[in-house]
Amino acid sequence: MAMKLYDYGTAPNPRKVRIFLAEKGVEYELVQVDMTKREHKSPEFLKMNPSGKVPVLELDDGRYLSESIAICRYLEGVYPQPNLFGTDPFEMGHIEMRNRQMETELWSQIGVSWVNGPVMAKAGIYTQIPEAKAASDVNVKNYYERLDGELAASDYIAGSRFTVADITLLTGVDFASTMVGLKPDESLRNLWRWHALVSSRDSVDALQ
Ligand SMILES: N[C@@H](CCC(=O)N[C@@H](CS)C(=O)NCC(=O)O)C(=O)O
Repeated sequence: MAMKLYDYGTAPNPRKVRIFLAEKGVEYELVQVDMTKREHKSPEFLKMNPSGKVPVLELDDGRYLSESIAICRYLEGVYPQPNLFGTDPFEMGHIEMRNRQMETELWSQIGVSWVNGPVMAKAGIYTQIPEAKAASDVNVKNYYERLDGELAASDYIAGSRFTVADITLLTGVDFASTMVGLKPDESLRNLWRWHALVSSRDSVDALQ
């Protein structure tokens, strides 16, 4: 029995894991959870992940893991090559630092713009706070500028090679661009050079 990944087409967190699995060359079964029908809040789904969120990885022995980065850590342990979380203690710390920064400083702000934006307004799940979106839109744009400066000195977001931190950044930027109306400005050349570099990887290219 193959591992199963519970996924939803446009959702960025499961996409992280799909790219990660493709990098590792692992075979698995993809199971679509229809979020528009709230299947991720069904009693069956909540048994797998009480937080009611995708992704969930079902192991071939029937155990479950959720949280995209926790799933990736598990996969790195089972399939160590290619290494995506670092090899020596400093590199491991550095990649963790960059990944956390992408999550807490960029993804968090994209998330505020998303829940207070037009798509979620239509879904009627969250009380809309336009002022919060106005502030987070600016934070995202400013953060893109910061990243553009940092990527002037570095090919990848956590140094000279592709790592999990690039996957976190790419999935965040692509979701923001396509679903949240927060595409980085054309003038951010280094950010776009990095984007083209990581998007051309087989693991990403096959999974747009
Ligand atoms: N920190 C979690 C976040 C998971 C998450 O928020 N997933 C979204 C889809 S990208 C979701 O299922 N949202 C539904 C909800 O929050 O109710 C992770 O990294 O996996």
